[in-house]
Amino acid sequence: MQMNFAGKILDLSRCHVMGILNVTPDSFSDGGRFNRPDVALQRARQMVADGASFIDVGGESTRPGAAPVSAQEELDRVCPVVEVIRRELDTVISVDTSSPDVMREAATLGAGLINDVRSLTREGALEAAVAAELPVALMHMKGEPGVMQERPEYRNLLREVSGFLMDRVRVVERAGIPADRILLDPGFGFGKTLEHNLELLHSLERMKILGHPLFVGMSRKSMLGQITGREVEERLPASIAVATIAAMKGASVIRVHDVRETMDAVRVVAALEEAGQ
Ligand code: 8Y7
Repeated sequence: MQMNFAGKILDLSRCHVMGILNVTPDSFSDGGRFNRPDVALQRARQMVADGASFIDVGGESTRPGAAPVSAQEELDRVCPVVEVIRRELDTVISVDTSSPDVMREAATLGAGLINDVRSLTREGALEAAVAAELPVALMHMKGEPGVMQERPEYRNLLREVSGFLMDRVRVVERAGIPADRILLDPGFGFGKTLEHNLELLHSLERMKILGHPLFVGMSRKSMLGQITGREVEERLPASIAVATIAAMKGASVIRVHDVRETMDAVRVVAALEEAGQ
């Protein structure tokens, strides 16, 4: 199960770690500390050295209640960082964006993956992603970031999430993105209660039958605060626990803040699987 990310080929039958690089002034757990391109590069360099296969560059906060960002503002934040990482590091650059302008520009600058929490539903996003000829990560979200955590309800959670994702796969394939360039993400925390998130993590392995590599992000999220009672800066152990579970259930990409620690967990899971072959 190989995927070509702008020339870098990764074996997604193994589990990879993606390091989060927020270039927003208001990100909830990094506080926008990586805003300047040189500071962002330093952070990215460390995550690559720590074992990240991907660096996910994001210029729009999806935190509930976060101020919307103009396309120009997002371009101004993201592009210089994509450019400098491309020049300096050997890694796959993922762009966390819903904006067609950012997709187009980042692809030109050498990005290797489009990570869109809105699954290419924004006006023009689908066309931009097709033109970019890059793999895409499609994520399930119920509602929009501002309101998504207001009493989300599902009749059959796994069916609804899987159904939504397969509908998006159909649309995206028909528009011209080949099946072998699509990753799927259940969208932990995006319109889900703690119980929903746990049910999805529990059934993650069953989502493999959708036929696409699975992408997950749970690092430091509020579901872990709810379980442990800990503030965001104290959620590393819980984040490693859920990353380990996701790796054991067959996730191909795990998006995290703490690459070094997560890599150790992923290596333990890989060693265990190898021993059982
Ligand atoms: C996810 C994500 C975020 C996720 C994918 C946070 C950008 C919120 N979460 N992308 N982005 N999946 N694909 O707390 O779960 O990191 S932002």
